[in-house]
Amino acid sequence: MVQDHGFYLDGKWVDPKGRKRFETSNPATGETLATFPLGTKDDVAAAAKAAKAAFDKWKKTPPPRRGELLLEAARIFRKRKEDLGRLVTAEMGKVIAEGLGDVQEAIDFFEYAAGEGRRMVGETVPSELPNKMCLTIRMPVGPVGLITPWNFPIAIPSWKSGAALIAGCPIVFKPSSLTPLCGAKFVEVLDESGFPPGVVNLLTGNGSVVGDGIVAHPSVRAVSFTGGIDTGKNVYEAAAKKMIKVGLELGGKNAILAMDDASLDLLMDGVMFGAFGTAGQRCTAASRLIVHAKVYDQVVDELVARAEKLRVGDPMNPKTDMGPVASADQEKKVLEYIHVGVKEGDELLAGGEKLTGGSYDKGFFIQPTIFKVDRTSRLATEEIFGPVLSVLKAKDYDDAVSIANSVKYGLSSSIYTNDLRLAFRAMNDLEAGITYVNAPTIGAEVQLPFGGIKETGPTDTREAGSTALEEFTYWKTVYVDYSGRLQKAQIDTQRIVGG
Ligand code: TXE
Repeated sequence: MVQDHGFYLDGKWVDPKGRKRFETSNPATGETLATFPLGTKDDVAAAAKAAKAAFDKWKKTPPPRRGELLLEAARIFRKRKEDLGRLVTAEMGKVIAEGLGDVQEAIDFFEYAAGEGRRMVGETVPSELPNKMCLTIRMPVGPVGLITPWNFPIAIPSWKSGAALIAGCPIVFKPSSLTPLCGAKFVEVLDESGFPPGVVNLLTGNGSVVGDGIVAHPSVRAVSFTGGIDTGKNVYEAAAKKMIKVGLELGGKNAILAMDDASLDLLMDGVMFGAFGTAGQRCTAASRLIVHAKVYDQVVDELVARAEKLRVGDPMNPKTDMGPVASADQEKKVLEYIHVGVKEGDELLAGGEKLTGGSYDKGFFIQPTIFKVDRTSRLATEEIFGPVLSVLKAKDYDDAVSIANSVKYGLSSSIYTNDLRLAFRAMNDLEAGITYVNAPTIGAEVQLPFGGIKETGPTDTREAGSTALEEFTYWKTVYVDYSGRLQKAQIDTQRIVGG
């Protein structure tokens, strides 16, 4: 049954009158799942007002108390894991094991962030003057905007909101218009966890109205954005105009380096999962495989054999390896890239077609696709965000690294080798925020920083891990002088030996 949803504002679900509505649907079956209102600038103002009003009290709530609410949310996510996981699969199209993984990431991160409420460490640093203490403390920036994509519709909102909420920042959250139902069910959990009114707010609608409006609103003091590079540039520019903090995660063109001593089976398992997991729609997806010339032919043969065995179909079926891509637009974009590859003379090794017939006709299914590409071709350099793997030949390790580093992105990277020296060199040489050794480019864990360099992450912020709070806090340096007299740093320079 189609559900009609509203916004979540100031602690209540509201159904705004007179707004146009949009639908969200299942990319495997075409079934409409729910409708949502298209937010307006007035709705953004209402959400920002609620968040601003809630800020003072939330900021003064001791972080361990905030953490208790996050733990409660983690408990509810755990209880609803099965239902939410199925919803992720229904609305976004990833296979059910990955849908459940999306929810597990929220459980993991809320538990991790709750602990941050009792840590949130600063520094205590010696003073150059006697009877004086120097320390740093984290301060929340204020209400924040969270703008998320569709590919991890529970996990990415959890990273952003978990960090913002424990830091003391009320949130205005806008999910992608492809996955608003996941966004609403995510907020239902926060609502039931007992966050005070105004601390959590949800708006749905167009990026150009609601997303843009959130970034531009004067009460919003930081924005955390994950999405495409063009949108990210707009967000970066708008945030700069307001001089506010912004965290950006804008995708990748991630490479796996396969050295001539790599364990072939391990490599193949990793490449299949890295390239075709989530139908290639992960910002960390392995979209390039750079192979040492000595094993290139063997690797290519094995790849094709493996890709042809992948089962594409109903993502709810646990036996399916790859579901549909997330939308008609995604399908169009991926098929266009396949066309570009063929037109530019890249050699198609496997797949390359939309799947049709029977239940395939209801959804957006594309074959796992592999091309041999030239290092300057578009398929070798542009983010495709679909089940398309580009294979490149490298003369040796140095050549492989130089190909890997030649793109504008810098999110994830990987090397398969049994040579310890090469593994350690790669950790230093690969220009990326993440490097895996003998594992594919995907598989981030929440207790470690996540993010990229170059055009993936120009603000150099890192979500998750010990760095998660950076996006939402600023450092306050505190000097406490208990000498009882005026002491002057850099001026009172007499040496004091002893007490
Ligand atoms: O992303 P958008 P889309 C890439 C991937 C994909 C492409 C487009 O290549 O094919 O981006 O996907 C909101 N101001 N990635 O269209 O448009 C929008 O409503 C503020 C990589 O989904 O960037 C949504 O909530 N916000 C990526 C969010 O931004 C705006 C994951 C992302 O939408 C806005 C997803 C505006 N002017 C896609 N316009 C990754 N890094 O993993 C839109 N939005």
